[in-house]
Amino acid sequence: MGKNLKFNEPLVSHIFTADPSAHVFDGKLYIYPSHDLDHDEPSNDNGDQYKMEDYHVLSMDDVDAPCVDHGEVLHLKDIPWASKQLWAPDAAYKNNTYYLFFPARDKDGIFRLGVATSANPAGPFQPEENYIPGSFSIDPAVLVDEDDKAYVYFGGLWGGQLEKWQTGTFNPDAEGPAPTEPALGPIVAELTEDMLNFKSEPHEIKIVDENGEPILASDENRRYFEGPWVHKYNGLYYLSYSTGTTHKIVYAVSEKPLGPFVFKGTILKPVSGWTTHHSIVQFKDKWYLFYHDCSLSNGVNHKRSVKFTELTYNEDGSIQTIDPYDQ
Ligand code: FUB
Repeated sequence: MGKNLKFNEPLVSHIFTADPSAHVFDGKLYIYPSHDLDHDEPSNDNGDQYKMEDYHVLSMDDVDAPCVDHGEVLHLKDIPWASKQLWAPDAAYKNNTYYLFFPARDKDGIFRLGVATSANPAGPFQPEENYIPGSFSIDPAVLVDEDDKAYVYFGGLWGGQLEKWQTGTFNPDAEGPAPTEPALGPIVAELTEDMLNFKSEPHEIKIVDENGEPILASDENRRYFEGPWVHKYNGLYYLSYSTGTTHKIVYAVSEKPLGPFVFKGTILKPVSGWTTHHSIVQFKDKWYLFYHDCSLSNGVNHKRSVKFTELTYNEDGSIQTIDPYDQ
């Protein structure tokens, strides 16, 4: 691999990648993506086409340096509790250890969250024997706060099964709230000091409008669907996520890591392909949005490619909307 990167170009083109979680570790940019399989089976709303089996780690010494693929760092066959679908991961650093958080279906077909550890940000990662007790759904995103407390944000509708957990236990027949009801929010749980368990019961995050009213399930331009990411800017917590059916990355802001979060606006307009999934990271003195689209496969939803671009704040802390194809 070895080309100078440009915005809005796939970071790598030898494999399909998606759901990029970007972090700065040891002064370098590390990207933890999903690894989309190159197959031609049919798609459905349950996401069965996203049948990923392993993770690779990517890194860049700088934003204009070549992107390095560190190869396979964890495979499904080595995760004792998992049966299929290694979906969007995230990584975190604490206790002199790198933690890879990831969702997968357990042996009963229920999505759970797992953890794997490494002494190196580029892996390989050693999975825990079991999933995090009490975990469910998909798309874990971990924030290690300035006070060293760590939080995992997660949850996704439809294939991600979030609506099936509204009573606290898994109900395979449960549907989402009625259109006039508040939308389901992402889930948050504080992690234990060793990062391997929930310290507290997971609880749903409230996302409200500028008047403090909950965003409703029918409000598909603003309601939570999947892919949470939380970062801090000027002391405030920014929760960003995908709106799913309307294909946007939007954000909401809070003074506290557990919310409630007030809806603010759109970060990324729709990309090619059904899913959109991102992360936001500061590297040196600039901020970057990592995201994916389907341009490398000419629009095949489950053959995606990770890209990145610069993200800009206005003076009031709001984020400028990015058009992925007008840069
Ligand atoms: O990559 C599989 C799923 O697609 C992710 O978990 C979602 O966020 C969506 O990007």
